[in-house]
Amino acid sequence: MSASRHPALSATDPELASHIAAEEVLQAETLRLIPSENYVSAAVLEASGTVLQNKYSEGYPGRRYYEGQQNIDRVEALAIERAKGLFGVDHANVQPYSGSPANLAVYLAFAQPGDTVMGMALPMGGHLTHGWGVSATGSWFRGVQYGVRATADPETNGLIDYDAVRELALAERPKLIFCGGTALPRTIDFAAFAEIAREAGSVLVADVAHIAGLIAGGAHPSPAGHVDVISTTTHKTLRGPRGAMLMCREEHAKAIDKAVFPGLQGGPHNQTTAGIAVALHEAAQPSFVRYAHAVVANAKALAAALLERGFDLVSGGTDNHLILIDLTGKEVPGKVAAKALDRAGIVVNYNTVPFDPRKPFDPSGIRIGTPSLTSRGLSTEHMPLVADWITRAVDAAAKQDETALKAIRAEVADLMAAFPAPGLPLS
Ligand code: DSN
Repeated sequence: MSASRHPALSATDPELASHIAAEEVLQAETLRLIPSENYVSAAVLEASGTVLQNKYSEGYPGRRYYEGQQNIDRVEALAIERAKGLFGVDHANVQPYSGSPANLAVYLAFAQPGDTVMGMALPMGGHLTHGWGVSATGSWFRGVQYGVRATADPETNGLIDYDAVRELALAERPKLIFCGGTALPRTIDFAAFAEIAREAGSVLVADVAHIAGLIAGGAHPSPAGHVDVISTTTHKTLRGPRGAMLMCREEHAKAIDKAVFPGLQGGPHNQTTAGIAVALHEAAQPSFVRYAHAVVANAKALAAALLERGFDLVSGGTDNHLILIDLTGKEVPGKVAAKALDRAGIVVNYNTVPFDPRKPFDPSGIRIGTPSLTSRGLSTEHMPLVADWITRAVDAAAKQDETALKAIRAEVADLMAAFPAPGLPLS
C-alpha cells in the first residue's frame, strides 16, 4: 500500500498495510466474476471508514440507550428514508450486521423454535438461512424445502415449479416461506409466491440479497407490495458496504425492529450505516438504472457466448446477473475448474448444481456473474472474450497446462488495466 494512500496505517502497521495493498492489486488485476461481489465507490469506502466507528447507539433514531446521538440519528434516519424511497416500502431497518443475522431476525419476529419454515433447498440455489439443515434455521426450526424442475423440456428445465411449491406449502402450512436465493439465474415471480403464501397462511419473505441492485435499478421486478418482509444484504448488486437491511409494511415494523434490537444485536455498526446511506443515494441516480440494466445485458451476452462454446448452463441461460455453469459434461468438476480459473486471473466460486450427485465441497458447477465487471465498465462487446478465457482455462485445467493459465492471466491483467476499478487507486 502506498504510504500516501493510507499514511497512518502504513506507518503504524506496515505488515497489515502490505496485505491490503496486495489485495488492492489483486482486485485491480483480476476479472472478478463472483456474482455476490462488487466494487464499492470511493465515497462508500470513505463513509465506511470514519469516526462513526467510535460510537455506541443501541436503539433507533430518537430512542437510544446512549447519549451523544445528534449526528448518528441523522445518519441512520437518512439511510432509512433512502431505503424506503428506493424500494417503495413503509419501513426499513438498516441495522442487521449482514444477511444471515437479518434472516434470523425474521425468524425471531414471526416464528417459534420447532415451527415449520419453507425455503428453496441450498443445492437447488437457496440459502443456508432458508431452513437448511446445517444452519441454526434448519435445526431450531423444521425446514421443508422446494427445488427446481428437472424436465426434458429446455423451456422449463431448471425453473421453479410453482405448482410444486404450492402443493408443499398447502401440505405443510409453514410459518414462513422464503423466496430468493444465491444461485438462481431466473426472474422470481413474487406475485405467484404471494398467492401461495396467502393460501397457506404463511409470512412471505423475499431474500433479494443477490438482486437488490437490479430491483433498485428497475432490471428485476420488485417484491414490494407482494411480500411481508424484504431481506437484503447491501454489498452485492446494490454496491454498498457489507451489511444488510430488512424492509416491510408498517404492520410488521415493530416486530422487525424488536427482533433486530434488542432481540439479536447490540449496537449498530454506524460506519456501515453511513456507507449504506451513500450506496442508496448512488443507487437512486439515473446512472445506477443504466448500471443495473448493463449488468443484465452483460450476463445475457456472456451466457449466449458460453452456450456457443458448448457450456451447459442451468436453466439454459439467465434473466439476471448470475450464470450457473454445469461442468458435468466437461473433463473437470467445479472445484478444479474454479482453482484453475483463479490461477488464470478469473475469480469464480465452485457451486452445486440442481440434483448434483457430487458434494458441496467438490461440486459439479461454477457460479459466475457480471456485477463487478460491469462496475469496471466492461460491456457486451467484451463478453465473447470473457467466454473465450473461461473456455481456454477450463480446457487448460483438464490438460493441467499451467503455461496456458499463465498466458490468460496476463491477457486478463492487460484488459483490466484499461478499466480502472471504482474505489481502487490507479495502478
Ligand atoms: N455468500 C453469499 C453468496 O455468495 O451468494 C450468500 O450468502
